[in-house]
Amino acid sequence: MSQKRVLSGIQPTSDSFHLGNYLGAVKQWVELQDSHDAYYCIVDLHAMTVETDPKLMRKRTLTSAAQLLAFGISPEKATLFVQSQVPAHNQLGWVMECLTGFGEASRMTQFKDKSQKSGADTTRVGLFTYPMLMAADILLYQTNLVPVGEDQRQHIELTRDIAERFNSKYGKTFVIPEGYILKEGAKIFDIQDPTAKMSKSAGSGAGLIEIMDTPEANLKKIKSAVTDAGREVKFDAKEKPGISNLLSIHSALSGKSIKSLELEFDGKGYGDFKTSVAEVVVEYLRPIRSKALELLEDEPYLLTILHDGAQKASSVADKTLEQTYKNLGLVL
Ligand code: ATP
Ligand code: LTN
Repeated sequence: MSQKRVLSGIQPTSDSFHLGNYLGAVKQWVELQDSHDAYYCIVDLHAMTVETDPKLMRKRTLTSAAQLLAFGISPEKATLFVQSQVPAHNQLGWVMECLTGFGEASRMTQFKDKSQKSGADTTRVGLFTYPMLMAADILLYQTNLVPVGEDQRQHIELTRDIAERFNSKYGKTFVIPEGYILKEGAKIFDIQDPTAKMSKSAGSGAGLIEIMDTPEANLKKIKSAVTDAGREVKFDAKEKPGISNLLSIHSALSGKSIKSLELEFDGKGYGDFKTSVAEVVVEYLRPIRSKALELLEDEPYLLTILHDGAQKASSVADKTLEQTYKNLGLVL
């Protein structure tokens, strides 16, 4: 197959994905599956880097699969699988750890932020080695493109550095991947605190738009989103972070450009604009939530898709792992 390869991953760390996950990543996954050989992975091993409950882990992994399918990931077009079902991820992960400098890993800002928040005693070693496992996820599939949000840029840079280092030391083994990070939508902000990224693990929840939340709850949340001084609906990330965030969200979901939205709401107040954002978001998410709930009723179907996906993924990943081991001089 001459199509370029795409791979990305998402953590099953919550009962629902949020609008940032969708606009920053999953929307691009759906688009790219038509033109690329696509691999999408629910990264349960990454989710273990924070405290986990076995019942929740299982439920959230299945809910993640249901949401991805509801958003339009098609098992006929893309390979959808669970990371822990493909053991090569752990195996190459170790190799990646042995190629990464301690100082290099210590510079990862996501680790610094998250470990600072939880303190040294509760920070797991797995959180530190997380980017090396992510590098393995990507390199195992000879990936060309990695669609992610802005917060993953540094991890992709690290992956490229490790791959280049390996190739020059042990012979060409890995394709050097590139991030696919959009200009708009790559960073969606909390709608109560538009200076912070919308996040499953941070914030109060009032600023988080969740896919699996009821339409009524999301309508209410958006209508009470924080706005800025003044009354003009205008994109200005510095002076008007709240309105700019809502403009990005509206534009990404309605397909209207930010310029045309500014014109449409010229002379109208923030209230009218927020009502329009709320309607666009709620109507966009309504069928997706219903579809995901319907899929969750049929667990055997979800498991079959994931098992088939894991088999297909393994056949690609095992080849790369074998070549890596060979190039390292391991006895096979
Ligand atoms: P957490 O908030 O707990 O760190 P998360 O919400 O970032 O988790 P992940 O599974 O780590 O969820 O991310 C999945 C994808 O969503 C990644 O590609 C990430 O870059 C993207 N993403 C996450 N939050 C946002 C956001 N606020 N805006 C745009 N993209 C985002
Ligand atoms: N670290 C990513 C999730 C992730 C990922 C990947 C993304 C794990 N492995 C491989 C792209 C490719 C995050 O979103 N927090």
